[in-house]
This record gives sequence, C-alpha cells and structure tokens, in this order.
Amino acid sequence: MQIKTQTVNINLAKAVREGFSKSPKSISSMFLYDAEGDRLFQEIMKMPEYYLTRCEQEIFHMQKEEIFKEMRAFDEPFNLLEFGAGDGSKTKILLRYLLEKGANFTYYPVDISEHILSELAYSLHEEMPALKVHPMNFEYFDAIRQITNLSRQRNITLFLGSNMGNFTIEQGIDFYKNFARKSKAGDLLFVGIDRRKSPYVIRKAYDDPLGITAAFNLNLLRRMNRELGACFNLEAFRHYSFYEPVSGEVRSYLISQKNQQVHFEVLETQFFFAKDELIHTEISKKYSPEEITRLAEETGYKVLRHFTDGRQYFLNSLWEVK
Ligand code: AVJ
Repeated sequence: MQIKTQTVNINLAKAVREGFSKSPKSISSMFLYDAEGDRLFQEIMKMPEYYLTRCEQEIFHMQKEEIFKEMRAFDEPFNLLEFGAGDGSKTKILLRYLLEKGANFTYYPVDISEHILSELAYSLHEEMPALKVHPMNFEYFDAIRQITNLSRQRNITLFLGSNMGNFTIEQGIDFYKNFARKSKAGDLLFVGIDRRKSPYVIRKAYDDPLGITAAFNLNLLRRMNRELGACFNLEAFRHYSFYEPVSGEVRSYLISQKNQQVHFEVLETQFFFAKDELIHTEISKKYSPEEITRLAEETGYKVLRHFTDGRQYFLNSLWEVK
C-alpha cells in the first residue's frame, strides 16, 4: 500500500498573530491536534463523562445494516470520504461491515493531522489488508478537489464524531453550502451530531474531574512553546468551559491567572495577558433534530433519515445533495 501524505502548511504563526491581536483573544480549535493533542483526545474518548463516542458507536453497531441500505452502498462502486478521520475507532465498525458484505469502494480518510493519519493508515493495513485506502493529508475542500480529479464515482462523505460542532452556525452554513456546490447530485453526506440534552450531562463531558479536558486545552500553549518558541508557563493559565443551553454551545477558554507578558521567539514579538483575560479556544455546538433538518435544507440537501441511540444523546443524519 502506498501512503501518500503531504504536509499541510496550516499557519499557526499567522493564526496567533491575528487571534491574539483581537479582543477577546482567540485561536482556532484546529490547532488542538498535534501528536500530544491527538493522544489527549483519545483519552477524552475513553472518559465515562464523554458519552459522544460510545453513543455513535452504539448507532453503528445496532443500525449498520439500515444505514448502508439507505445509502445504497451495495448498488455500485463508490468513494467513501471521511473528514476529520482521526484514529478511525468509530469508522472501523462501518469499514469492516462493508468489506464483509462485499461492497466495492475506496476509503479516503482526510485529516489535517499527518500524525494521526499515518497511524490510521498503518492500523487499517494491519487489520483490514483487503481495504483500499487512500489517505489525504489536506484541508477538507482541497481533498474534495483532489478526489474529484481522481474519480467520478459517487461520493459518500462521513463527517462523524460531532466534528461539525466546532463550527458556529454561520460557519456550518458556509461549509455545507460550499460542500454541496463541489458535489454531484446524488452524492451523500453522513454527519454525526451531538444532540441537545440535559445541560448537566453536557457540562460534565467538557470539564471532567481528572482534568483530561483541561490538559487537552492547555496543550495549545505547549504547542506554541514548541513550534513558535513561546514561553508560556502552563501553571499560569487555567481551563474554563461552560455549556449555554439556549445557544446550545459549549465554549472553552484558557484564562490567564495573572498579569503576564509572553515572548514568542519565532514571531519576534510578545503578547500581554491581563489577570483573568480569556483566550477563546473552542466551540462544541449541540443541535436538536429540527435544527439539523433546517440546516440541511437551507444549504442544499434533502434529509434521507436520522439514526439515533437508545438514550437519544447523539444523532447520525444522512443527507443527499439536491
Ligand atoms: C473532536 C471536536 C468532536 O468538541 O466534542 C472534546 C473535541 N473538546 N472535549 C468535541 C473536544 C473537548 C470534540 N470534537
């Protein structure tokens, strides 16, 4: 198997210059995923409080037959794209089933983390040697362009694990409109979305007692120390997150615990953080089924079906490009 990866130049330096000159300071959650961030997110998925992964796995285990029937996955060859594939722990359930049932497809995992993508390609090769895999180390829309050049088969795209929760509603609308524009009529999109539910349950998932989520968030500072020669003292910042049930958004921040000046060697500049000043790092938005349907219809899709778990915590929604 040939592993084709290309280093993406996601410019952390540029993001810091822009994000830290605004008020409140902010940095895209995309930068959470270096090798250490990937590892910490894998720890998060194992936490009892972080129900999302297990709920989606339950849906796949219990309803894979129905899901692929609705996708017409056995009718003709197709491309199976996955945005933000990560370590593939959920997707493997689906891949194994498709292989067993003799579906004719190539799997294109797309991820901005070169590290996690090469681990995924390696483990797939070990566990499912018959699977055709073509890893794509690109940002989402660059990957679609490449795949469209390679193959005119129908695309079924997976966007799982509540990854879309990181979009604000406006970013989500832009993303899906743009995606529909770059798709062919009949292409499918299968999205995994965390549902609105008891605010207590959601709050706990993003602020666990062992501090794994805090370590995941603080790792951003460690990454800037390493990649930009910054001199953040990780003890001088604290993780803060809360769920706001009206908007359905979990918002995560790093809060400066004192007045401090942080020098960035690579940027040849410094930033001042006042005591209690925020760095906004992430949004994790939750949706009701009605909001999901509205979003799909507004952006160029027809909802074929919703699949949910026993507790109705999570939802996988299948959309067809109109
Ligand atoms: C990987 C974006 C789905 O928002 O739930 C977990 C990341 N952040 N705990 C999420 C995350 C804090 C996660 N996603």
